[in-house]
Amino acid sequence: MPEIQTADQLQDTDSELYGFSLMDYSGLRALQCPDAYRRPFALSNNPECVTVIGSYISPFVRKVLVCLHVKAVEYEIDPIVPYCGTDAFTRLNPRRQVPVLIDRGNVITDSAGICAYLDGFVGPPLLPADAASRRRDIELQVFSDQTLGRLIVYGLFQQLVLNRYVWQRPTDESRVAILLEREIPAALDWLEEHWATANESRSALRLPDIAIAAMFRTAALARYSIDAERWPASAARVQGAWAQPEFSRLVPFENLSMQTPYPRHREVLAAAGAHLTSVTLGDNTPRRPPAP
Ligand SMILES: N[C@@H](CCC(=O)N[C@@H](CS)C(=O)NCC(=O)O)C(=O)O
Repeated sequence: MPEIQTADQLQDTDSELYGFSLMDYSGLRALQCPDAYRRPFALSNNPECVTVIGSYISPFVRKVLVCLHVKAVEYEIDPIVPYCGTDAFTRLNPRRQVPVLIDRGNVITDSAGICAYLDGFVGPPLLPADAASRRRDIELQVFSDQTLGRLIVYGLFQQLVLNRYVWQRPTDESRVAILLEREIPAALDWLEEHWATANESRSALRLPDIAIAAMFRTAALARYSIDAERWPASAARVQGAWAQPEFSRLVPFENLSMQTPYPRHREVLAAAGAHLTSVTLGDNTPRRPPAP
């Protein structure tokens, strides 16, 4: 079992750095007031195992899974889409979003909060130690979670995949055109300058690389790829991250999740070797669609 720092230790080292950010650090609040979040809860028969709730298709879930691979932490997964979460899922995370992480009865929501928690585990660091690099990497993660999340998850993927296949809603072609012609290129211009061409050598996967490459993998599942002539450094950096085993071992599960009708996800994923929880917090009934 990995060693983790206590909530107090994490709070001491991180509260100053996280205090300034615009981001929703509800997960970090879980560390600061652990009793409020400490509920007896288990989806797994193995109390030593960390549990992740959320589909392989989600970039936020992928970010957490890659971080678990980096830290070499064993986990079981309940690969639900959040829209099909049961009432028990709502009780666990009233925002009804994935990912959710459960570690020995402690429930943590929000991928940034979960990754901050996981960085307390032994293994390669996800964030650098020195304050300036750490702050920059946190800001890059914010950019990925918020800006890219809005454009790719709640933009492209929602229009091209979820609206068509989950909600049976028409694709808003004018919205897709604006995303492809203006908004995603503007985000890539920013990434090319602030992330991809940053002058430093990086041998290991760090949190911004994981978050950004995870996001563009979901874009790829909606058939979007970065134009390598226009944004060569970003395209190379995303490809480089995807080539790492921490990412590539997820590809069979992602492809199966895209190709298989949702009610059969658990069956085909288990057959492909995914370590699934023994119980699920999902059923097959989509409840509340995202805003159009
Ligand atoms: N800030 C959250 C965003 C998570 C998120 O938006 N997850 C999506 C799946 S990719 C979701 O659960 N959407 C359902 C909803 O918002 O109703 C995080 O980083 O975990």
